[in-house]
Amino acid sequence: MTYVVSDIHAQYDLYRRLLEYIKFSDGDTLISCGDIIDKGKDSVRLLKFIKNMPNARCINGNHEYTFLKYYWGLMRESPDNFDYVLKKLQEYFPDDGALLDWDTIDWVESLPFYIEGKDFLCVHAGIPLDENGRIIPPEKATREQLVYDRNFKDPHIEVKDSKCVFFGHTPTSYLLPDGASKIIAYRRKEAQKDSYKITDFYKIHLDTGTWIDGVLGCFCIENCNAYYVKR
Ligand SMILES: [Mn+2]
Repeated sequence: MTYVVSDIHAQYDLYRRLLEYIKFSDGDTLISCGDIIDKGKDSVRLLKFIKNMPNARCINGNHEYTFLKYYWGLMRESPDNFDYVLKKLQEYFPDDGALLDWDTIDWVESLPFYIEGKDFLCVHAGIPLDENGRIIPPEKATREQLVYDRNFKDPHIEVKDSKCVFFGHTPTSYLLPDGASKIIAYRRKEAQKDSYKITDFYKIHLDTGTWIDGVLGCFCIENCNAYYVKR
């Protein structure tokens, strides 16, 4: 199975519980749509764990991008002083920064800003649509559009493309009238009523506000089920 998750925000224990809950195994794949770090206490621990999972794939969110911009700034200021740069980067994570090493920094720097499959596209915040409501080719989008997009989450934004777009960035509880922390799957009008395949949906909003409400959810592409664990 292929699962998609977003905005784990350093909630290492919850993430491990989610893997257990879905019985995540070697044959499965888990895609993370960014914002693995910050807000919680286990940023580096979580980065290193995901980095070492052979069947995990990740993209950068705005929090990783901000970290990378800080790193690049330090390298410009002190290009020869690697010990100093590493020390400053370790201080960036007040709780578990001591665990940070160059392998992990290089790994974050190597992450893409989108992942595209046959029927889906994973981004952090959103992707611009053209005048016909079709997603622009992701390689033409800027990193800023992909990690900071403000409009894509709005319920009236409908993707007319055949691909389903996975995204996070804004807690869904801000949008839902009952303030619930749950994944929002937007169904195509033309989809058959009892059909559950990924092309029946045009976008899936994944950010369950884990760091606020302690709920972490993921969505399975093959059966279109959402799975949740709670702190
Ligand atoms: Mn974000």
